[in-house]
Amino acid sequence: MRLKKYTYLTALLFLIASFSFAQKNEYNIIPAPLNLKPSKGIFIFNEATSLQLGKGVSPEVENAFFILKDRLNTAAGLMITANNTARSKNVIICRQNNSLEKKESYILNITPAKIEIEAREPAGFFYAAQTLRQLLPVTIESKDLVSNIKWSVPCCRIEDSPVFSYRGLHLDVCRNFASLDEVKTYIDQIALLKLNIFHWHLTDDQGWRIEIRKYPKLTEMGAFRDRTMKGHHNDYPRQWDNTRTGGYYTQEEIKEVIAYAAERFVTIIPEIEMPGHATAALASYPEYSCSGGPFEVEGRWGVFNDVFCTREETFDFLEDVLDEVAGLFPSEYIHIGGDECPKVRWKRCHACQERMKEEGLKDEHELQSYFVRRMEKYLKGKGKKIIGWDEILEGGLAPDATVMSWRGIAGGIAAARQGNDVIMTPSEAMYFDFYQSRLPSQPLAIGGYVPLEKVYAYKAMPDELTEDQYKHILGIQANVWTEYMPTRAQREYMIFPRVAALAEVAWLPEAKKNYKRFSSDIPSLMQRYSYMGLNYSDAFYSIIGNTVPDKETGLKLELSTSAPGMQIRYTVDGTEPTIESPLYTGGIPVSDKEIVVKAISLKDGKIMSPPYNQTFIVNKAAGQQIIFEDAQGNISGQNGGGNLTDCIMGKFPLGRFDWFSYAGSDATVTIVFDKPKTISELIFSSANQNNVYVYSPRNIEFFISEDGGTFRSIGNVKHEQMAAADGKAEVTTSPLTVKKVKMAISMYGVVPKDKIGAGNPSALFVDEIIVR
Ligand code: TNX
Repeated sequence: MRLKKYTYLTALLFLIASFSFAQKNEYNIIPAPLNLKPSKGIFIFNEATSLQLGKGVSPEVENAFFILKDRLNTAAGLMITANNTARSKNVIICRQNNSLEKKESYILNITPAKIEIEAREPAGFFYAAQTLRQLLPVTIESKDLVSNIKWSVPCCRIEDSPVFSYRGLHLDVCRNFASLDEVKTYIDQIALLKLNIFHWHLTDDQGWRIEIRKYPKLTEMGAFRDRTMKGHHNDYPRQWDNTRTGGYYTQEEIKEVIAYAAERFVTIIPEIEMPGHATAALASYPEYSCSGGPFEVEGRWGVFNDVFCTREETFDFLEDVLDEVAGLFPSEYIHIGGDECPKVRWKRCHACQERMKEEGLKDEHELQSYFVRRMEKYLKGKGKKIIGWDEILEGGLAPDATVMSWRGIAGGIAAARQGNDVIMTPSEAMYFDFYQSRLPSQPLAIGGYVPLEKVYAYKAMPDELTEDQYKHILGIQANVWTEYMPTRAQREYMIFPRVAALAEVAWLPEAKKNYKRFSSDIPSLMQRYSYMGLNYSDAFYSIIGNTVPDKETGLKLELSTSAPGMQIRYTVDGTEPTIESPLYTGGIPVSDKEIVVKAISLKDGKIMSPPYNQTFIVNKAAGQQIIFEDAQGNISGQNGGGNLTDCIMGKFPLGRFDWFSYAGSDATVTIVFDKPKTISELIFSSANQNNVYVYSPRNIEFFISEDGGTFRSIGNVKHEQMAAADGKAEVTTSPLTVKKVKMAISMYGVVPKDKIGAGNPSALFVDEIIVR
C-alpha cells in the first residue's frame, strides 16, 4: 500500500513539474539583452524551417547566419536555407530597419509561428543570430549530431543594442605562443558574446610573432627563445626550463585570421610594442638598441632596460615594420604599446641625448612622448590612428592618440579630460591573468584577485567625468597576459567564464546590470563550454572566505560562492569536510583561538570545487580598526589596511595572498581598539624578499597609548634584526592595558648598489600585525 501511494505521489509531482517546465520559458542570454519581454510558447526548428530576406535586405545578410546554420546543421541535422518565397509560418524573416540607432542594434520577435528579425546592418543580424543560438538548447554546441531533442527557442520580444562601440578582448601570444587554431577558437568565443575587438599582442621581450618580410630575422631569431624561467617572477633563486620554444604567424596566416574574424564581425587590432618591451626585436637587430647588444630573446618575465634607441635608423626600421602591419590589418587602429619603458639606456646614450637637445626635450619622458608622437604622425599618413597604454600620457599625450587605461582608471580619466579617446582596461577588474579564486588549489598566477563578480561589478563610466567627457570612453577590454599560462588549457581556464562578465559590462548600461540574474545564466554557458570542449574554471562554485569585524568576537569568517543557491559545509577541527559536515549558516568566529577552517560547496548534493582551507592565528588586533598613514597624511593601502588584522598570514610567492603592499614615504600604522585591551607582545610581520625590491623597514618603533591620546615608545627594531627573523619585528612588555598601539615605519629606502634593482625605491609588504 505504502509503495503504491509513493508511486502515485511521485507521478503527480512529475506531472506538476513537467507542467511547470512547459509553462516557464528560460532565457539564458549573455550578454543579457537591453530589453527582453518574455512570452508564452516556443518556436520549433525543423527540416522545413527557412530563412527569408525581406525587401531591401542585402543578400550578404545571409552570411550573418552562417554560425547558426552551421550549428543547426551539425548538432541538429537541420539544413536552414534562404528561401525568398513569402511564407508566414516556420520561417525566420529578416527585415531592414534603418531607424535603429547602432550598427549592432536588432529587434528579435519570436512567436510559435515565426521569428522576425529587424536590423540596420549585417552586424545587427549577426547578433540576433547569436541570441537565437543561446536560446536554443545548450546541446546546439555539440560537435556531433544529437538526437531526441526538441530544437526550440522560447517566445519573446527582444530589443537590443550595446552601450559601447569598443568591446575588446586581448591576447598576449608573446610570453607563450598560441596556435592559429587557438586564435580562431578565441575569436569564435569573442563573437558568441557579442564582443567585437580582438587586441592581438604580437611583439614583446619574449617573442616577436609576426612575419615582417623586410626584416626576416625578427621571426627567424626573435620568434624563439632558448629558455624560460620556471615558477613565479618573485621566486628566488631563479629556476630555468631549458627547452627552446616559440612560433610566429606568416603574413598569409595573419590574413586568414583577419578574414576569419571579419566574418564574425570582429576587428583585430595588432600591437607592435615600442619603445619598451623590445628585447626580441633587439636580439634580432641589436643595431636599433642604445648599446648595440648582443641580446637574447628574454626567458624571464618583467620589464627590461634595453629598449629601442631614438636614433634615426630605428625610426626607419619601425616605419618599415608598420608599413607592412598597416598593409595587412584593415583596422583603423594600430596599437603601439608605449608601456613600461625604462629610461636608463636613453640617459646614457649619446644619440638619445643629442635627440633631446635638438628637439628641445626637457627629460626622457618627453623623449618617449616625442617617440609616440612621431609614430602617430607616421601612421596618420597611412590613414591609421594609434592606441597606447596609459604611460603615453607621461611627457605629454600625442594629439589624437587613444589611451588604454590599465594602471587603474586615472590615466583614462586624465585622457578623457584632455579630449582624447579612452579604452578602460584597469588591472583591478579587467586582468584575466589575476587569480579568480583564493583557494590554494589554484594554478600559479601573476597575483591580484579578480573573481567573476569583480569583473561584473566594474563600472566603465567613472563618476569623475562629465556627461560630455563620457563620449571619449569608447569602451572596455579585458587583457590576457600569458606569463603564467603556458598551455592552451591554462589560458582557457583563466578566460572562461570571466569573459562572460566582460561581455555583459561592455554591452549593458550600468543600470541594467544585475549580478543575480547574470550568475543564474552562467551554468548554462558552462554547459555550452563543455560541448565546445573548452576548459573553463570552476572558481564560480568555489568558496570565498571574507573576514569581517565582529563586535562580540573580534573577527568572523563569512563564506560564500559566486554561484547562487549553493550549500556550504565546513569543519573547524582540521578534518576534511564531507557532505555530512555541519551546514554553514552564518559567520564563524575565528579570532579567539587558533583554528583551521575547511569548507566545501555543494549543489544538489554534489561537491563542486576543491576545499577551502585556511588557518587563523590568535590575535587581539583581530578585526580592529587600522589607520595606515603616510608622512603626508594620506591614508593608503589595499583594503584600507584591513587585511593587516585578519588573522591570516601571507602566502608566497608574494603576489599570492594576503599581503598589504606599500611603496612611498615613511608611514605609521595605528590600531584603535574598540575597548581597552591588556597586551604584552607586539609583532610586525613583513616580507624581506630583496630580489624583488621588497625590504623590511629600516627601522620600526612601537608605541602604546593608555589614554587613547598620548603615546609612549616601548621598543624599537632595526632592519638587520628583522632580516634575520624572516621579516618579523617583535617587542614584549609587562602586561599593559591600552586603547591604541602604533608603529612608526621608516622605509628601507633606495635599493643599494650591490643588490638586484639597485637605485629603485624599496617596497614594503606586510601580512599581519599581531597583538597578544
Ligand atoms: C603589465 S599591462 C604589462 C604586461 C604584463 C602585465 C602582467 C601592460 C601594458 N604591461 O607587459 O604582461 O603587466 O599583468
